[in-house]
Amino acid sequence: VGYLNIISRNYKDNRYAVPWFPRRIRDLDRFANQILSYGAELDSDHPGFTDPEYRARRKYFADIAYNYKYGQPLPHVDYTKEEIATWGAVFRKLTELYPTHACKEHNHVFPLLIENCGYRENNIPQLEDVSNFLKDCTGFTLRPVAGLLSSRDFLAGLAFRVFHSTQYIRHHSRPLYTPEPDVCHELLGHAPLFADPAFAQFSQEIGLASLGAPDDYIEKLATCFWFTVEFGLCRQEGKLKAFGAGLLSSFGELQYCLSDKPELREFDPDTTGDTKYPITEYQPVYFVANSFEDAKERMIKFAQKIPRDFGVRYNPYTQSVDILDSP
Ligand code: HBI
Ligand code: FE
Repeated sequence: VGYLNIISRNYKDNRYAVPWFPRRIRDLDRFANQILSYGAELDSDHPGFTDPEYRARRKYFADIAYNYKYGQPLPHVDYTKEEIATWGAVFRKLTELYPTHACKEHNHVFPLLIENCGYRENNIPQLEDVSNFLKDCTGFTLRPVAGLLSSRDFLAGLAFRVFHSTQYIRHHSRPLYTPEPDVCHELLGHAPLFADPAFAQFSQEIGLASLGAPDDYIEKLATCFWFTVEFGLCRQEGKLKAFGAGLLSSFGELQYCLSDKPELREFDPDTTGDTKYPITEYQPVYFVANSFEDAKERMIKFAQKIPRDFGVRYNPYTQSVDILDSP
């Protein structure tokens, strides 16, 4: 195909070029050394900033993710008593709310994770067990990541049904707070819904749309991701429920999001994708999806508007992206 020779990393120098994107699942190994913030470097206002033991631990987690390569077994971690106690505090509080606050898909999958993946108050599940479970359900897998990736890289993983997951845990001094994703956020918030077929498809559509997309569209897609996968609400049997991982992993915001305080709007990628949002406080606005199927259909329609003179299709047999001649 003609475009292959113009896919380049320094696409800004060439107005005809397309930003580089992974074509095979193995290509995701390239992202490991492109993290924006290394998981071991903490800001001065991070709860663990002055705790040398915690910082050493974060370095350990960052290094194992940094060195991970596709196809290797996911690294097993022996969590300390203190880390397990932190997980336990989060687990206990959140599981109180799930029956009333979480969407039905999350409540359907959660008992299966308890049964199959070691989800319980006194155990932090291993990424490998969760990844194998998801693979059985929808083909989604987890990949350890050392820190934050760019939106472009992070979204590209979703095209391959790969979710980049942190493995460290928040600092024990503030069990119900974290300024960044941690294993509680990934495993309690994100993992359950990747076991749902429609949600998995929806997530993959965002990923496929992002491949080779211009920067302004990456921004819109990342914003759609934020207002769905991270902070999405849905209506089920006439009741508002949470499905976003940022909500399902926050005891405070999970209650707040279903109160009468925030403003609610209908999820639609055209408008949702252009909405500004704060990252350090509860969301003033949430978007409500009718269903994961409906959100997926809207995402597919939106993707057709992205200026890109080729199409992409995921080939699950080879775990690679086929490039199509026309959009
Ligand atoms: N990187 N490791 C990691 N985890 C995330 O959740 C994450 C990310 N990079 C960007 C991102 N999330 C989102 O804010 C969107 O930009 C996609
Ligand atoms: Fe997240």
